[in-house]
Amino acid sequence: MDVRKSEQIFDALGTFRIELPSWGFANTGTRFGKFIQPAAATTTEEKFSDAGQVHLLTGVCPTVALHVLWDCPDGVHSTDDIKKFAGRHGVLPGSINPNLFQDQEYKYGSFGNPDPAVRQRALQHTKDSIEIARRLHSRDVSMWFADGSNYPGTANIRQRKQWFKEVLKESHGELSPGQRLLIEYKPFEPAFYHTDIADWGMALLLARAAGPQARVLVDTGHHYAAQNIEQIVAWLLSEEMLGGFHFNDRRYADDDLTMGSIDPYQVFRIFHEIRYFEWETGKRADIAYMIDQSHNLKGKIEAMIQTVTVAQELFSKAALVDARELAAAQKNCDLVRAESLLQDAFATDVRPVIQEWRESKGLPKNPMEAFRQSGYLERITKERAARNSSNISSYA
Ligand SMILES: [Mn+2]
Repeated sequence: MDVRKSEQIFDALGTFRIELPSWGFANTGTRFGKFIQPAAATTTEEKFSDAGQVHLLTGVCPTVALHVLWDCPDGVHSTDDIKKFAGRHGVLPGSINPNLFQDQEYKYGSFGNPDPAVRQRALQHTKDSIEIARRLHSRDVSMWFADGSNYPGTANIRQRKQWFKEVLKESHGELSPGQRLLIEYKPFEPAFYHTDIADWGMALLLARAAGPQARVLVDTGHHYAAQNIEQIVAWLLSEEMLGGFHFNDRRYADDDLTMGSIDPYQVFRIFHEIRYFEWETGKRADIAYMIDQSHNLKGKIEAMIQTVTVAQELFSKAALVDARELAAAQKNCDLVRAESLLQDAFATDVRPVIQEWRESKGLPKNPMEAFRQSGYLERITKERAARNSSNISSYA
């Protein structure tokens, strides 16, 4: 590879960071059951410890996303513990994810619940989550809602939209100046007839209604199978409303598989749209890259290292697209030339340069191998096996 391309990859990798999800290290599973892993994290501190290992070996995951219900058992009073865990394990708290779907009260929704007392409860939890974020110096509060309905006629869709606007606006009012409210969408599941925030357009309208610090969060698994995600990304970029990503891959629905495992070209095209926007406008897209995956079968830490490695590869490939030449080819309607610029970049083997970059940063050339040789997995398996064996694996 020529020097110029290597430099492009070095520059790109220097800016690339991706956030790990705390829940990706715990025992999670499918609707039908969980396969319990003896090494899975059983406490918030163990999640920080595992995330710290991934960051130690890759150098690009300085933050871990927290889920308030699962990681902050004492709500705002958990923040002192979390600061300790962060200090001990070398990863900082990242985005804060309120939980507005697990409590029994949310059976008929949270922000869209017909009962004003439940909407109030959901608002209070969101305010508490924003306070947790403030105490932890976290910028982003990520809102995902399970709200929706299963049968036609059972929910007042327009009324619920109005409630969402109102409660999001009130939530936004709690933000400190530097904080952001990220609004995630999903077409279906757990609701199977209508979902209150079903697509990017709904999320965009609600983010605009919420206030100037709200943005849209794109979870790559939250689209219908044929949808053109990079087009959505391009539109949100041009509206300056793209706040972040939850990366994962899927073959059918929201499968939460490893990023790039099914369709790496899709991820490449997303990164390309971001870089092309930045080149054309001279602006830096202020986007939080986050992983939202759960691995039921793969080892959790290995799956996370694999994800980060793939993310770096696809980001590096996108950095090789010659934006100037692409703009010219598009202007001249030179279709084959334009398409080839993407295909050639995607086909480039960037792995040797990424290894050089890692060595230049004092990181292991091959993080997966380094992890397997570290003895960490053997140690935590011993420490945690007994606790994990008592974990409930059944669906019903
Ligand atoms: Mn998500």
